[in-house]
Amino acid sequence: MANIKTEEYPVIWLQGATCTGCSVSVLNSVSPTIKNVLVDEVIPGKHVNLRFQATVMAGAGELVIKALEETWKAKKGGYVLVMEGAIPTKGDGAYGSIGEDKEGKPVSIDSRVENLGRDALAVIALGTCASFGGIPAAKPNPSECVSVGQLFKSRNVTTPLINVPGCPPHPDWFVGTVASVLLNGLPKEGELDEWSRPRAFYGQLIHENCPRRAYYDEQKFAKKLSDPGCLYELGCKGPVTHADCPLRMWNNGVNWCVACGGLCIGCAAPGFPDLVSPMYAKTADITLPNIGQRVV
Ligand code: FSX
Ligand code: SF4
Ligand code: SF4
Repeated sequence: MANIKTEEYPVIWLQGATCTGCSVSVLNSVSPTIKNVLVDEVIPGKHVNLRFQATVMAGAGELVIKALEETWKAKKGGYVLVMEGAIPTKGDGAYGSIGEDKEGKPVSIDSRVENLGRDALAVIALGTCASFGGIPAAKPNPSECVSVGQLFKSRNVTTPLINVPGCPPHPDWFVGTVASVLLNGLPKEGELDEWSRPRAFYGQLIHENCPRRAYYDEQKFAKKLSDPGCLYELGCKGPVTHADCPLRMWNNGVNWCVACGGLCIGCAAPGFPDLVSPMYAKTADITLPNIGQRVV
């Protein structure tokens, strides 16, 4: 049998202002497992070569920074940059740095993301913090955190960017996005929405597919979280949040926020957490395009 050459896709995964929940979520991927993704060929003939990921790599110090910089130089235009967490821009690295330069000066997260982002084939912003700023950028945002998109805009970086929000994001949203890039290349016209999210995962509102939707339409609202009924009056942000949680569910299809009585806090929405706060209080009545207006 002819030997089929495996194509290597180098990936550099940086972390900024983050709780590392995105890494933990992706590490919990069940089908495929994270071992399949990283060690096997998730797509036949194509192999993800994770060159740098601070949470899981065994090495540390100069050794791993060398691997990072070698990949950057040797694979210019050919590696994928995954960014987890928001990017602090205040104080030239005072709020976060990754490694040091030759003079021993810490290299700020924002300059790493700018430079590695500029030379990447594509950038995946993993999680709400990287996609939209998220919790680290919430008011009063003392470290002046920004999203990858905001940083790129302010520094004229035009590398293709895919946002995979969620705090944390579902592992399928990330693995599915990576698999799609390996299979089909960069997203084609129309595959991303106006927030650069893959429509395959973020094309519908939580509210469109919620199993409690009939209660909403009948205006039967829960008075406390353990009640049956729609959770809108208690603060559910499903009507303004795009994600496929009700269909995909979490923990390998076991449950999800509304089904376990916990309401959607809008963790994948742009503007989370400021715009969806207070989380456990009813938002102003919302007009829902293509769904209908709630008549009180
Ligand atoms: Fe943010 Fe992800 Fe929320 Fe945490 O990194 S999206 S705080 S789950 O870890 O960046
Ligand atoms: Fe479901 Fe929330 Fe919409 Fe009610 S408001 S139907 S609980 S998504
Ligand atoms: Fe986030 Fe809402 Fe999905 Fe829960 S249901 S994971 S809060 S987007």
